[in-house]
Amino acid sequence: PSETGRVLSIQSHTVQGYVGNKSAVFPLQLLGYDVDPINSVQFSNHTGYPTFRGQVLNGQQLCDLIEGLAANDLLYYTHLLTVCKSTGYIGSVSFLDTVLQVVDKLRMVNPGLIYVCDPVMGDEGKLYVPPDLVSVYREKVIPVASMLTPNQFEVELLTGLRISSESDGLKACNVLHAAGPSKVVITSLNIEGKLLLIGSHEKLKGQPPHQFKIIIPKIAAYFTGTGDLMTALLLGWSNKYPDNLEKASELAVSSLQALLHRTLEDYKAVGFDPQSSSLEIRLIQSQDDIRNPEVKFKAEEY
Ligand code: ATP
Ligand code: PLP
Ligand code: PXL
Repeated sequence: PSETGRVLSIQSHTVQGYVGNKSAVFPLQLLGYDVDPINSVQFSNHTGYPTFRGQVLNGQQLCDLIEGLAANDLLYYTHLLTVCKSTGYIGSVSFLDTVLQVVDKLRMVNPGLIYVCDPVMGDEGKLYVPPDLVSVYREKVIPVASMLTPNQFEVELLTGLRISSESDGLKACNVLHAAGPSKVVITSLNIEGKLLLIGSHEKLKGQPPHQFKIIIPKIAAYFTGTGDLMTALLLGWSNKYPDNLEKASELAVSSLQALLHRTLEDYKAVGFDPQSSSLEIRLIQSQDDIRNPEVKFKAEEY
């Protein structure tokens, strides 16, 4: 494995529980990265609870933080990670526009900056951001991203293609490569009742990508924060194995699945019905699975 780096991570913060930066910073630190979090929101808890309170960072405030770093020559990063859940807020388009300015500024300092983007827009056919955001992702963000980690619905929004088979998923990855990112991981696809991840690495621009899948047994429970954790793990491992997205994905999936099983067992142990509500992931308790995952989920090449 090659050495690690410095990550600027722009995501949500919740006081309680593990989503956004709360589920990404600790794992990246465990994998040896220096991580500088910018909190795009600070909420009491995630938005799946009956209520939440807190503050939202706007584009101007993001700009201000970046200017502070720039004024002290502190804008050297190897990676930018953004998972911007500006869930339905007015101003999320201007926030994303500011993120694009941040990409430019970081690339001026380090032209080799890797930008890992989870284009959060919705799930299971439901859009939970303003519709204008879709075209900003499509036209401005995708072209500058190095690695993209959408889910099935997000791939459909970005490419305009319906994904109802594995080959549709592979074709969509090709479309995304042509638009920018050399690495694409569709983190969850429901195909004929089966859950799978599809990875695609275009090693040479314009050449056919290396493509693979990992079949994931579906756990009968609903978790929050897993998408954010998955993207962090994919960044972490794909930087250690830059030419082997397959191995990086096996490691990320294996860590995550071990954590989900631990979460489920812990809830069951206290007599909680895991299907009654969304479960908070047991992140801290799973640190050994993050540092040293046992690879139980193998990729299959196409
Ligand atoms: P995004 O962050 O773009 O919304 P996503 O919708 O794929 O991504 P999740 O649905 O949270 O995010 O899934 C992230 C990862 O966690 C996927 O690899 C998925 O397979 C795994 N995962 C989530 N829930 C379960 C579950 N109930 N059983 C098995 N794996 C799960
Ligand atoms: N539903 C809503 C309204 C959300 O805001 C989110 C995350 O912000 C989710 C679901 C779940 O996100 P994920 O796909 O990362 O689990
Ligand atoms: O990972 C999901 C997420 C991120 N950020 C905030 C959330 C949620 C899920 O509900 O509420 C603020």
